[in-house]
Amino acid sequence: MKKREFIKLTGLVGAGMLIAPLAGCGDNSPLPAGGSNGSEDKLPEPPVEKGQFTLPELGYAYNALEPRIDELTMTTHHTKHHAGYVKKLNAALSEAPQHADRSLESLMSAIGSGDTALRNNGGGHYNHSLYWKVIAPGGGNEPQGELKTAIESSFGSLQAFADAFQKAAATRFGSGWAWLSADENKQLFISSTPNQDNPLMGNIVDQAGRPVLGIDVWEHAYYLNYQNRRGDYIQAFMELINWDQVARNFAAL
Ligand code: MN3
Repeated sequence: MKKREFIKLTGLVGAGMLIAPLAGCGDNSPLPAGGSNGSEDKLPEPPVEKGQFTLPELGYAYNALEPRIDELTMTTHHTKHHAGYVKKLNAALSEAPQHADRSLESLMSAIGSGDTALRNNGGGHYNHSLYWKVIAPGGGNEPQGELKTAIESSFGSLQAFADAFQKAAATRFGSGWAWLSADENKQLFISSTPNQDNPLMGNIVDQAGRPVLGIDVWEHAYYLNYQNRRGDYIQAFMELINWDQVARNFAAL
């Protein structure tokens, strides 16, 4: 089974556990505790309603990024924060039938600044789904090929990119994200957004684009391990970047 299919299938299992309490069927099963279990359980196929979004699997264990990102932070971030965005996004969509058939990317580009629940929770779901994929155990490789050429074209060098990206993350006031995105000409640029906004929200952000890399600088992403030392977390994140995935994100644009 391809990895993508595996993630999709296990994501559906997670969705059933999220949706079940909403549907009032009395199943209060807790979320799965680990990133690698549950897939072989003989759970019945949960009904997935149209427009319902699901919590994706991490693709690695909650402790796999230690010591750079600790297990409790990853567990809480995924099973509480991200799961909460998914649940609230689905609830908001049930009140917005005009958006029911959209993909997540289409939803991001369609909403306006006044669509508060869709903006915060749709953004929260999109942003975290990207975040889990662009970091990985080991990390530490460097951009290659087309992506490397594009980074050097836009920023001059890999180091200049890294400096600018880390600065955008470090100087985002309060909660938010920093991004590496491509514009409509596939030129790369760096930006940062508050809260759960992202560059796909063309009706909201100053500079619209399609993200290929994003770093969460909300305190919940690092405070248990790093307290106020956001810069140390950002450095650790840089060392975990899965550049092969970022290159795939770029190639797919
Ligand atoms: Mn977060």
